[in-house]
Amino acid sequence: MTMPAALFISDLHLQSSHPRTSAAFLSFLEHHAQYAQALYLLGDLFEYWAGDDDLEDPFNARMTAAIRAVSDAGVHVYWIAGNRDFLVGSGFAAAAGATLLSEPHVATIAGQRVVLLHGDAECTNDVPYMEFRAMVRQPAWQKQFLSMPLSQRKSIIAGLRNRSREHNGEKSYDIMDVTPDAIAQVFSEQASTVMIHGHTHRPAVHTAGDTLRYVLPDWECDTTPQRGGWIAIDGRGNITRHELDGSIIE
Ligand SMILES: [Mn+2]
Repeated sequence: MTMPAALFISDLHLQSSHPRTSAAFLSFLEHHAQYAQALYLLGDLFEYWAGDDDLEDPFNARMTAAIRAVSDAGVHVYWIAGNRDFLVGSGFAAAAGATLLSEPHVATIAGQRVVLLHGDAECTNDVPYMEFRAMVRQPAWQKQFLSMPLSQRKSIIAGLRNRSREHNGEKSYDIMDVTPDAIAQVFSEQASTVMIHGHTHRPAVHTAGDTLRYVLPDWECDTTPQRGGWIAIDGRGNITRHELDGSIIE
């Protein structure tokens, strides 16, 4: 196997109450990401992000420093926000040695145009979520939210997470997935035929026409069976999906 040109992960939902998942992430950075040319974090790396001033939290500081070590080793680290950690800003980027990207982002990797996104913006059948997203992605909303004390922001986020858990229990499985129309639109607007995204927690490769859409797994190592893994693109442009132990999914 040649040295990976890029590795992709998403939906680790890192939180101090899930220590095995955090350990799996640190192991991935040390044993895999460190040897890649680029690492793409495609959203929901953190279970939530209350603002860059929460970098003082020891858990957040430890995770961020581990990403920084990979960046310092010469790996280009890129970040696309998820629906849970969209409040990451320049403070985190500086601390992690990461470059924040807006989505959809088209990266040319090993000569191949690959469109990268988290995936929540393409769940267009989820109308209440799309309205919520439109609100919280506004700079004015974020500025006002971030002006609140950190403890207040954390309690608001905790309330939203509880409500979302209750709410999602009532939704059909279909409505929580991306819609084919939204995906087709991204492919056409970005003039690309390869896409990598996360968010849906339904790892797969989908073919439609001449397009290939790779969906990343979420990570959960604190329950059994453990879940996780990543996608790699090698120097020749071959795309592979990997289990947590690094083995290739055929
Ligand atoms: Mn998500």
